[in-house]
Amino acid sequence: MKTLVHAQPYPVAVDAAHTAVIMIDMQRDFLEPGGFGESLGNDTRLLQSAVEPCQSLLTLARQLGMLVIHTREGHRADLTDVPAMKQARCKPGAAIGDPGPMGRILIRGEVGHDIIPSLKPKPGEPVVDKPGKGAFYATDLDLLLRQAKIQYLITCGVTTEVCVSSTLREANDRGYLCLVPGDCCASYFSEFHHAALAMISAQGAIFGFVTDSNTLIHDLTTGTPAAEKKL
Ligand code: TIU
Repeated sequence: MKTLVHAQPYPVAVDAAHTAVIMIDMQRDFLEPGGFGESLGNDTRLLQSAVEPCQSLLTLARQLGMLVIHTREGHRADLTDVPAMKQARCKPGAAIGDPGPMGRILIRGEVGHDIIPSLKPKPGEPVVDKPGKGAFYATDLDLLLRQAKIQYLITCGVTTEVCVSSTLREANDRGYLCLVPGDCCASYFSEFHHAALAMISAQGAIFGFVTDSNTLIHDLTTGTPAAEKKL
């Protein structure tokens, strides 16, 4: 059964039984000092606003039995999957693989690469390790979603204009209907956060629909059945 979720640019019908929540890169490397985000010159405190809304949404998604998938941006310890172009944009002494307070920066298995404790995946929830910004690039995410018969994605995480937007655009081209609770996303740049959200829902939902965690939780919990044509 589809439920009507209030969103921009207009309410959208969502079938919770075919919906996955994707938590994008809520890692220490981006949300805590001493990791990749800070090495790029950013203030990691600016991402904290997304944590509580993500916790609330995760709680509901788990109650409803929705598929929850977590992603992590990171690379192999031997750096063989790091494009020279990506490495060249890092600061000297704080490149991918360099030692930092949370272990080697943006390397799989290091402390900084892990998801923050307050959003730790539950046993059985898939964690997709990705070398790029988009979560479909060089991963098995699409296979996992298709196996689970997922048609709708609720995309959360950081940063709004980088990995969330890249993933959303990849998902949209693959035919998934995307819904973004804006307060479950965050950026190091407030203006980019707002612009990225505006771009998603512009032109009649060119990439997807934008809502907020309270509205989404309310509508999924108590929502009104939606007519098919609302999709
Ligand atoms: N720099 C920045 O805003 N983001 C990233 O490098 N990765 C993600 O967004 N996960």
